[in-house]
Amino acid sequence: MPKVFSRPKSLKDIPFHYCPGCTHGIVHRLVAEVIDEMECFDKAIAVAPVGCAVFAYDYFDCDAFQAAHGRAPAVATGIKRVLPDRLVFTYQGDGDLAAIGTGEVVHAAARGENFTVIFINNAIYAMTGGQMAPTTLLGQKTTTTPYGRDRQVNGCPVRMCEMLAVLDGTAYVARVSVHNPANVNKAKKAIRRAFEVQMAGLGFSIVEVLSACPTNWGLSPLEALQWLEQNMIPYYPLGEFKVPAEEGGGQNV
Ligand SMILES: Cc1ncc(C[n+]2csc(CCOP(=O)(O)OP(=O)(O)O)c2C)c(N)n1
Ligand code: SF4
Repeated sequence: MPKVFSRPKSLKDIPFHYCPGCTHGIVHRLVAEVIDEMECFDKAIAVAPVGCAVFAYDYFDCDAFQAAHGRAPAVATGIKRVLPDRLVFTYQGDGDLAAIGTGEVVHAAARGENFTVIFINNAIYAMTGGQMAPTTLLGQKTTTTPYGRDRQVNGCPVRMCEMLAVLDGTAYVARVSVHNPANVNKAKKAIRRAFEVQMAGLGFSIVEVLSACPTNWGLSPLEALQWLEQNMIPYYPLGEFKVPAEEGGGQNV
């Protein structure tokens, strides 16, 4: 029988600590598959976040660095400047990237630092028990917004891709989702494109991945994927917001 699937070489053969139905595992696999396919196994350097993916360095079978909360883009900047031929990527949640690390990511993008950010948007601070994140939707209940996020009190959710795409330093900006197989495939294409943009030396690239947190959303894994599709995608539209100029502008993925 032909073999149709196997563990990517760039992913260690150990079980994830993630909750059942968590999409962090899917995204890890996609990143590892792309590293394998681009034959960057010996070149990849991951920068792990603070958050549920804090142990990412235990899963990716490549060199890795653990950054303080939000500081992954600053750490990646240093690594990539010293080792410009490496494939450097950060892997960050929305609390990490869009709250405590806002300054780091905005300025790394504005400087056009030549690394890739994999941005996991699950609309919540997951690891610490489900507090409101900058990406929490209006009306969404969290432990710190028990009656739902209120625009007057809590402000509006931040669309990071739209914000970063207008900066001159960004080369590739895309938002994808992993709520069904077709979108998982599109997510992989976007991650590959971001890595290719980096390896071509074109500048800062980011792929935002709409992700599910069944545990803190209080939903079953299946319900969480449906909630993501029905509630997150209308506010966070999928697509490529910026591609390198020579590729002729944005298009939907
Ligand atoms: C400076 C600092 N402040 C707060 C924390 C506590 N902390 C650890 S993980 C986390 C939330 C991470 O949420 P997110 O980045 O959205 O990742 P997720 O857990 O959702 O994957 C926080 C606030 C910390 N470790 N360091
Ligand atoms: S708490 Fe949420 S984001 Fe964290 S591992 Fe569990 S399901 Fe995933």
